[in-house]
Amino acid sequence: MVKNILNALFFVFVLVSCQNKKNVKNEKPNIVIIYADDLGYGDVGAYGATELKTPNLDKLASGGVRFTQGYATSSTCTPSRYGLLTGTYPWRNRDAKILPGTAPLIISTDQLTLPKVLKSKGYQTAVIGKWHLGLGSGNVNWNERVSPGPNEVGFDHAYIMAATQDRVPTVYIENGNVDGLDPNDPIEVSYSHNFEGEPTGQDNPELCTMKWHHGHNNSIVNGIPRIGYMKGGEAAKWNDVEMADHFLAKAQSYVKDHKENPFFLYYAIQQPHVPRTPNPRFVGKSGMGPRGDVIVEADWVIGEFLKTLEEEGVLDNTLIIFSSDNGPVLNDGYYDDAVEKLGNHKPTGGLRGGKYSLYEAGTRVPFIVYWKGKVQPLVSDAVISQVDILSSLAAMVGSDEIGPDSQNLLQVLMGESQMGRDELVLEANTRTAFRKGDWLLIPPYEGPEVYTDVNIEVGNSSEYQLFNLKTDQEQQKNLASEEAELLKEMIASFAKARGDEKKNVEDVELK
Ligand code: NG6
Ligand code: CA
Repeated sequence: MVKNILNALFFVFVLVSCQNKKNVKNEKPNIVIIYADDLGYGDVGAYGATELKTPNLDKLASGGVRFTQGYATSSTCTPSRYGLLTGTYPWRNRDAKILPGTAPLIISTDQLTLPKVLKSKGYQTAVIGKWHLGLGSGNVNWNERVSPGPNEVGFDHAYIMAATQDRVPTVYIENGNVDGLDPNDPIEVSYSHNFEGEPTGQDNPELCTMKWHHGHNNSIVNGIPRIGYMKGGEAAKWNDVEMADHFLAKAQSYVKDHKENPFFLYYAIQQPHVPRTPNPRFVGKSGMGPRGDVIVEADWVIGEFLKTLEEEGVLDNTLIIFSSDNGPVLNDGYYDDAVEKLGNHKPTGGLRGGKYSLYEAGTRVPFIVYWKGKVQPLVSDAVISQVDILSSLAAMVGSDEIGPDSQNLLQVLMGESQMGRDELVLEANTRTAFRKGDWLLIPPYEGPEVYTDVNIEVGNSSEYQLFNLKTDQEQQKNLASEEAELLKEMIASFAKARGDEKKNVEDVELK
């Protein structure tokens, strides 16, 4: 009798604990953000690329929500990453612009961040890949632990490159320490002067296996001339052609080691930013030269990573968001055939502009949400920005934190609603533009209409520009004079959206 009661109690206990576990599973899925660098709206099969094959991304897109109007907060890297991780528009922070490898951390350690929100709800948090948000507080000694950095703004674990693949220091940093550093060969880094006896791209072209086109003529590492000067740290220097495999292996072991409890992994892959250095396995695979080859490589990496999630039994309990930090650029400073071998491929997907631009191709990027068995396949035309990810994911994990500019669009993110943003401020090199409904306003800006080095129209004009994105996605028809009333309303709404009541308003200069 007693035994029967005990058995029954045990049965109930098992049942309840299984249910609890299941509940926990559904409420707290693992979260992975895979973030590409300079991948254009049209660089993915699911977004219309036909010449370039991206089967793994296409699988995510066809099995999840594919946003046709998903935006990065800026058309360059640092500000976009700032917006993604802080839920704050980058133009509120005057330091949120393309940073040198020696720049101090631009996220304040007491600022709200996405990893902090998730950590407060029990998540383990990690960043693997490109950082580019600054490290330390000025005058970093790379031979000691570098701090503050990702660990001080919410990431339990960080395995990063400091800035970009084309900037020194060309070493990996694990939780603040340069990976593989030989203390007898200390690292020195400067963005103002070279070190005695060190060759440069400018003076020693014979040592370069990749030729620079503009910029990129300082220290030479692995035959590639970079931005900035560096001496020492020989054993710690990364191998460019193995970078994709290296970050992948780190991401895979992170999943294996942390799968027992909910984790958040911000996996910031380096492709297809310059210098484009496909692993030899991918050379020639796209027929488009290195830019196409590293996109094929990136797609493969994502496929391998998904396999790991599946093999480790966590794929159906992992929410995956894929996007890019800004739009595409072909020649971004090296001769690498990106222009010459492009053929019929359209990295912008027909949008105007590109990286550095206030036109759509600068900030409208591939944006995919995938959660096997949970998120239903959908092509969503809702307007959503990466700045909204913080508040939306906070809501998902039961936190009521709201980022300063971040809207809770959880239902939109999950494909349950298409009521996206009505208004959005876009940014390019500290200039801003304003979207409201289907309309896009670019105020007059001085400066060149085209950045000639990269051959991209950046949006500067002496006139107001007003486009209807519904009828004129290519932004060919400026309706500013035709729609004079609307123009006035848009200018007023834009001024309001830039916000008098928001903090750091003294940093904001509205043109
Ligand atoms: C520019 C670099 C470009 C790229 C960019 C940052 C030159 C001439 N150009 O200054 O090559 O590194 O900065 O790109 O140096 S981002 O995607 O990280 O914003
Ligand atoms: Ca970028």
